[in-house]
Amino acid sequence: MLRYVIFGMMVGALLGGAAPAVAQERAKPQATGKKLVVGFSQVGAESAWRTAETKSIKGEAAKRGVELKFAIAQQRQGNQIKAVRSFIAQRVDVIVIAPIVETGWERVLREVQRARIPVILVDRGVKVRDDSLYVTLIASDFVEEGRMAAEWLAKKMNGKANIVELQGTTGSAPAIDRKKGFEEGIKKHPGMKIIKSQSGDFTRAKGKDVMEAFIKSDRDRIEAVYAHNDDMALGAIQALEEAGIKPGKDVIIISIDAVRAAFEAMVARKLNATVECNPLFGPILFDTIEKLRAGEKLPKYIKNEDRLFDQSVAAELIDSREY
Ligand code: GYE
Repeated sequence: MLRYVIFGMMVGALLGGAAPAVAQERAKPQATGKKLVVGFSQVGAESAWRTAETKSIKGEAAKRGVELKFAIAQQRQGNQIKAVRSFIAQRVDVIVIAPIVETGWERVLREVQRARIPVILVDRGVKVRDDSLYVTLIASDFVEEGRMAAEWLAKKMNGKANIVELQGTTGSAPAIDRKKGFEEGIKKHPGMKIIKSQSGDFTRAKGKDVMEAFIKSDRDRIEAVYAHNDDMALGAIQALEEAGIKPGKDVIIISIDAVRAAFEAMVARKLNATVECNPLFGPILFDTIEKLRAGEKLPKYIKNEDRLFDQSVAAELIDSREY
């Protein structure tokens, strides 16, 4: 994440800050009296986090009288690119994308820029050489989430554990950065080792499949699970139980998202901890669109703040969780 911000700052510094501002200015939607039309290309419905994000954005659009054109990509970038092109053809005012993977966006974003439609990225970032291709990214810092998970786990395991890692969707910003942050976090503890690591594509079913394979090959060595999201951790919990291993006790489990089902699993003492990643983008997204329409200059990155929850607070907080 930080590297894009730094890249943007470097480009900005070289050009005296002019380039992104001009591109943004040109792309500003007209603040006329007519109903605002926003196209939103969503990743899919792979996790509870994702459905909470969809609900938040749809709900906020309805509340503000915005017409939302919603396209769901079933975790395939090709579908997202098609959706974006159809938003251009429909001449929407703003295009919002939650990009499945980081790369492969230059061409279609260039088409959007040529059509003078501003792009706002939500939840996942992209890797582009020219950061004037989007106005801003609203997202969590996934590297920091991975680091938080590593630090909690190192403390819990007294600096020594054989860990299996369930990665998110290959090539996605959260999978890349959560891995990176976690590896950084365990580096200070030579006894903390990732013995197996594989993608479970952020779904419960694939998380379970991958965990079953890990149990088959390394049953007696596995001491901890680090899952890039709660759904995969919940799948892993099922796999462990079916193999007669006690999740949360025989094997310590930490994941990311902090969805309601994760709180339930913590209350049941099967999941040990989860790092929050807030999916409630609706209010901040439409506030940002309003600022853009008002001609305000926006930062390139708007950060969502996250916290960590473990079993010690789960029962007390579960009823106050919004997703
Ligand atoms: O953690 C996971 C989802 O992009 C931050 O995608 C998001 C991730 C989230 O499927 O559950």
